Amino acid sequence: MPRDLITLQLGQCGNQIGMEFWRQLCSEHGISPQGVLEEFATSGSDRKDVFFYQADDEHYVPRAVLIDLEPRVINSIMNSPYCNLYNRENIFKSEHGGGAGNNWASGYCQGEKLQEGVFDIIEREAEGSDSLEGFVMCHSIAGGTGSGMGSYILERLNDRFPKKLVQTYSVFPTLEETSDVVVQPYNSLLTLRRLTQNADCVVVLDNAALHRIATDRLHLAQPSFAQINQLVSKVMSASTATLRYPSYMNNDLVGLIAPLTPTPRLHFLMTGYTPLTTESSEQTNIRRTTVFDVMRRLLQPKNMMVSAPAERDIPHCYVSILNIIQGELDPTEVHKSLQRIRERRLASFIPWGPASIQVALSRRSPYVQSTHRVSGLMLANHTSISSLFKRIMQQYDRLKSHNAFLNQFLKEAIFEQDPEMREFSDSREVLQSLIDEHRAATTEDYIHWGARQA
Ligand SMILES: Nc1nc2c(ncn2[C@@H]2O[C@H](COP(=O)(O)OP(=O)(O)OP(=O)(O)O)[C@@H](O)[C@H]2O)c(=O)[nH]1
Ligand SMILES: [Mg+2]
Repeated sequence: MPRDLITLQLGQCGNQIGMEFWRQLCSEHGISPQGVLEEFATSGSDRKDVFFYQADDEHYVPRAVLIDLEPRVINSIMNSPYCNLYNRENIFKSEHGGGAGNNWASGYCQGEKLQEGVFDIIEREAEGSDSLEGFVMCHSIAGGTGSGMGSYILERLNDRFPKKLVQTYSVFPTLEETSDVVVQPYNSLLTLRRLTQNADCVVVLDNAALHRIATDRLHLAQPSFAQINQLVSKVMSASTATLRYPSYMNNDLVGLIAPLTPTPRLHFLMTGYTPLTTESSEQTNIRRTTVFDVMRRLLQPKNMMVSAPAERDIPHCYVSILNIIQGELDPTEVHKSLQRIRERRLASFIPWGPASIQVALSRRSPYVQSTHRVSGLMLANHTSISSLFKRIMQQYDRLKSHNAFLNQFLKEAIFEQDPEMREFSDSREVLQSLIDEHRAATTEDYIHWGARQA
């Protein structure tokens, strides 16, 4: 059964969340920052080989490719205690080192120019894996490298590895904060097209919601990226727990993704995690947790790591839910909790499919102390994710109606052959149809909607 996954980290955001992810995996599997298995972890029955392989001297090496068009973030990883963890041959920094300047088109065109070097690494890594199941990409959709070069790589992954799964952890920008990057609506729209057409599953991480959770729930006055990324790495580690601590279900990526994405385009997932703590708040937040508490809290919008406000005219609902519950618990607690959730109608589902919450019970690492008896991650396919897409589209329309800040895009090769900027209008069309599909999914008629579109 194929199960190995190769992680591709792109740009500042991708490499920073990737770094946090590997730190978390190392501590959960008892692997030292140098990749050496700790004394206390030698008899573990966990599956390290999904994300790591062993070098000739037996030390563990992440199946990770670190890519950036500017060297700063990767250099800081290589100056950290984890510098010897990564395979240095898997680090790709562009020679000129200037980044993509928050310009999707620049990232995309540099991706094209540099593809040989990048795919040499990816293909070597793929050949070195016994049973590759797919790729996991970490990036932000708002800058230049993660969004533009990420888009290019997503397209080529589909050509070169047509049978492999592609999952992404995609960081969406805080759209309220206009000061961040003015052209981020352009970058986001153009990337969303690739996330729709070239990825099998996108885990949406919304910086606005992560910020809200860090301030409201964790009481951090000015959360740093490092603190936000701890939340992200929790989500990433919990969402891969069933792969790394296998039991009888959901123990490969397709087994995880397939039930969550009943139709190909409805593949954008929200996440929620509870109870939340950061390293600094670990002591102050202790309470007794039950499975029902965890499952009930996971259904509360305030715990979702995506800000998708209700829209009055659309009866948004769940397409599917998978709760990954970790901790010491009795499986009958799960049954009782599901029953109470059903009785209280805490979750409303699509009218055209089964209305059920799936639950996966997963072991957790014996090497990482947890102050909570039970914790849970929800992976949810909810139609209201489209309100996030709508906001991006509105901002895009506002910017594009003035043709604002387009010069730097038009300088790039991709637009030289495209003076009418079809790239923008085509991407907008893809996004509009994605929004329409999410709306259609709230109706009984969705089954026929697909046929009509075709
Ligand atoms: N959650 C989180 N978001 C980040 C982090 N670093 C950057 N971002 C967000 O990512 C977006 C900018 O993308 P970057 O990843 O910095 O850009 P890049 O891919 O390196 O592209 P260029 O620097 O333009 O070449 C902004 O919305 C930032 O708020 C991070 O460590 N964590
Ligand atoms: Mg950068």
